[in-house]
Amino acid sequence: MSDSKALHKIAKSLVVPRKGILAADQSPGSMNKQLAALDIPETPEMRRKYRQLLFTTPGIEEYVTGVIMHDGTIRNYTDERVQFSDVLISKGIIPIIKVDTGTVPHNNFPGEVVTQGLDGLEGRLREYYDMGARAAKWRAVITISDDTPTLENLRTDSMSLARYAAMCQSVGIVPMVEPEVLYAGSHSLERAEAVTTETLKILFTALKEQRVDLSGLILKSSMVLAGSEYNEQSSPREVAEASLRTYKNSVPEEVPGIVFLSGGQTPERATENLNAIAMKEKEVGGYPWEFAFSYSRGLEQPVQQAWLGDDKNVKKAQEALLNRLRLNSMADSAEYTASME
Ligand code: 5MM
Repeated sequence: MSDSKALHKIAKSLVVPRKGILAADQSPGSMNKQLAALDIPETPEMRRKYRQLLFTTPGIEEYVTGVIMHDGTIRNYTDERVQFSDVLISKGIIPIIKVDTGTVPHNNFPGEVVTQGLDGLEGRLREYYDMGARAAKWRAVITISDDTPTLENLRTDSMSLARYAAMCQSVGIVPMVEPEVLYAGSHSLERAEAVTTETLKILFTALKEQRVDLSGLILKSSMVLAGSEYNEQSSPREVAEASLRTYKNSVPEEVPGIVFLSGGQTPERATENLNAIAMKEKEVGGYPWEFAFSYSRGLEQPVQQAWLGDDKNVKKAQEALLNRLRLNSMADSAEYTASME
């Protein structure tokens, strides 16, 4: 049994005001797709150079508490052969490892997927601990349609999330549990709220059943918003109100922090919605949880567009990252306005 105080401390240090988490954990396949979209060669070397650019950005530690990496990335090196996890640790940033191995179709449940990766996980976690990782992420994917999600799908994914979370804590690693309710779809805001509330309730029931210490984990959640193909997009205030109502109805107060994924929103919209959540928080005088951003596309899209795979654009790309981080840091304190873009 690991030291629960140490887990609580790590969890709290991931969600401090004005800072967030950089989700740089694209699998090689997803990273390649992002590179190909910009005509950047889809090679291991370009993926390495891209991660190097991100992690060596001067000053990211002012805005970032942790960086999520894929297995291949945490083992990778800078030009000077310094392991990426050591680069981050030297800046006071916590290396976070993505430990699920992706999704497969949920047999007998058309249109739904389940996340894999439990086999041999405890051994892998010990290895990542030795590499400096102090948190680990697992992502379940929930699809909203007329027929989904099914209760069975939510239960199956929650059971895996709970088992993974228990294993993480037993080796001194903070689990970052991510049930991603997809933005893709034509559902209303009300439906997104109902599905996200049910998802989180089932998840926390499973976590409690597996005796996971809720004070030693972080929830990574979708914001609650109408689907990308719904006829009316939700306003920032609507997103903030629906999201906060959802968490009040489903997330236990012991959980130290809730961090958001950007989920395919534009970087600007993800920042604007974070700001609206912080505004609402100020209005009501606070919630039990710290909130923070944990974006991938919401932070990295402008970086990739500035870099284009060219060494001479590295500085420009790092400035684009810092700019996005700064704006989200302001949003975390409700100090962001669109005119800052
Ligand atoms: C970087 O994307 C992560 C998963 O990647 P793969 O699908 O390649 O395994 C993902 O879990 C990410 O960390 C979160 O969804 C947040 O990303 P966005 O882009 O939604 O902010």
